[in-house]
Amino acid sequence: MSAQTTEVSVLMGSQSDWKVMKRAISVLEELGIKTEAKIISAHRKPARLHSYITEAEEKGVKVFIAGAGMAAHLPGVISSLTTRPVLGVPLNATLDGMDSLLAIVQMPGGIPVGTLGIGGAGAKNAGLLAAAILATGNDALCGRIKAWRKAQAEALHEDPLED
Ligand code: RP5
Repeated sequence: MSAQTTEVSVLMGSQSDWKVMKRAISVLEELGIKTEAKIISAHRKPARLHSYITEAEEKGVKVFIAGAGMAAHLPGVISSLTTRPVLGVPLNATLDGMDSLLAIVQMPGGIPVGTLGIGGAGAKNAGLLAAAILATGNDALCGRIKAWRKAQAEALHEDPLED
């Protein structure tokens, strides 16, 4: 049996972003999607970012997720280097993450970034949205996403005193 292809790459600008961005990895792993994570700053390692995007495409990555705080150029720069979908997660490094949210969401027309919410919920939803993109034309993955949602609903008790 051939090794599973890495289909999603989760990038972040700093080690300080990992505690939030690992939520994207967790949900992708729960859905059986092979994912890799890299810390490659758009500002501090621009040449490495360029070479990595080429490497990732060659190895079969179909969706990029990028989390960044402050000026948060990482998702937009990635989108300038690939035609694959790029999902941006604004992180709260300063200004409650509003600086990052506005930087990521306000891409000029022509270079799109699908922008999620600030922080952990955004990272989790980026993982789920990447899975939904990959599930187009993949009935098995679609079934796993439906099962994941069913489990989520069943874990939500209507009685607030029930654990
Ligand atoms: C951004 O600056 C990173 O994505 C991070 O959110 C923020 C702060 O980075 P550090 O100073 O913690 O490395 O580039």
